[in-house]
Amino acid sequence: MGFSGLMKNLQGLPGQSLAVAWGVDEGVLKACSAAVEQGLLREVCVTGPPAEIQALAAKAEVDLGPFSIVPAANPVEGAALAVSLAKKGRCSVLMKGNLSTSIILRAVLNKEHGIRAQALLSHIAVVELPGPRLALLTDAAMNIRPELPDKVQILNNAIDFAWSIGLENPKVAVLAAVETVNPQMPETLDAAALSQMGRRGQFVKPAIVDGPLAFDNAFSKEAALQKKIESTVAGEADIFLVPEIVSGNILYKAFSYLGYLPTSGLIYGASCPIVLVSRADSMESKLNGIAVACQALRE
Ligand code: COD
Repeated sequence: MGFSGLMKNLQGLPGQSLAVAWGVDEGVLKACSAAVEQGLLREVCVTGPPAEIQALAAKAEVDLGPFSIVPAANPVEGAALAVSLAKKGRCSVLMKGNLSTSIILRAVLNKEHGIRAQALLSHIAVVELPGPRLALLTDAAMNIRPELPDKVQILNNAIDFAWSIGLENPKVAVLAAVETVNPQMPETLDAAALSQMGRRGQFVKPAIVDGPLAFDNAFSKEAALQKKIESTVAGEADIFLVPEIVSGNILYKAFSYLGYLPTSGLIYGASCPIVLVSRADSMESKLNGIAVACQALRE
């Protein structure tokens, strides 16, 4: 099932309420409006400068009827206000608008006013692979250089999220540059440890974890067979765990810009899902993110 199948599954269910942090962005307004039309959302609250948001909505021919605007003077204030709506339970989904990722993440992590729920929050990118089928890539946008204990939590978040969107018993490929353990490549040691933890059932929910795997073997069964790698994950990975943010971010953007694959993303581990896509991403990508967040809330 791809994004459109997921959207179909959500038809007829009660719509969610969404708050956008600094929604001064045509694509975000259009995506929210489309989500309202499709019944995914019942209300949208946008923080930012009202006149600018109204002008953008008029230009994009977005009906602001189901929208409310909470005035904010700058992105930092816009992020804080949107997070406070989530904290008060006034919205069930949060979304990044036209502001930098670190601004919204700092508001979410704020010790006093933030909305952390799990010990570690992480980014999960959702990619529609040929099939179509949805696969997850983590962490391409939040945790910069995770150590092994952080990777365990990043993987727990992704496994938990996978189950919540219907990817049961997910197959996890722990990516590295090679498929053999090399003491000079620390990410291969982490991958071996995570694989063994998977075999011992040490993750939050059942999952089949294998690594290290280079991307070709993780993505293509033929490539794995060619290299004589026996792996039940090869060619069938539901989750790609990357060693750090740089390789993850490059892979995420390559899926989208080189592979032309539909993508989206969110932050997991806060008190509500946070749709977090790049400002340059398409309106469809933003709408896909809303749909994925709604699906995660459904379970
Ligand atoms: N989960 C839970 N708590 C966290 C996390 C996390 N992932 N990261 C930090 N914290 C906690 C720390 O334990 C500490 O208590 C507090 O938050 C502050 O931690 P710092 O000093 O590391 O926080 P910041 O504000 O300097 O950085 C946090 C960010 C998430 C903003 C930072 O890690 C970051 O910039 N990440 C990359 C975001 C980005 O630019 N992505 C762009 C790709 S699209």
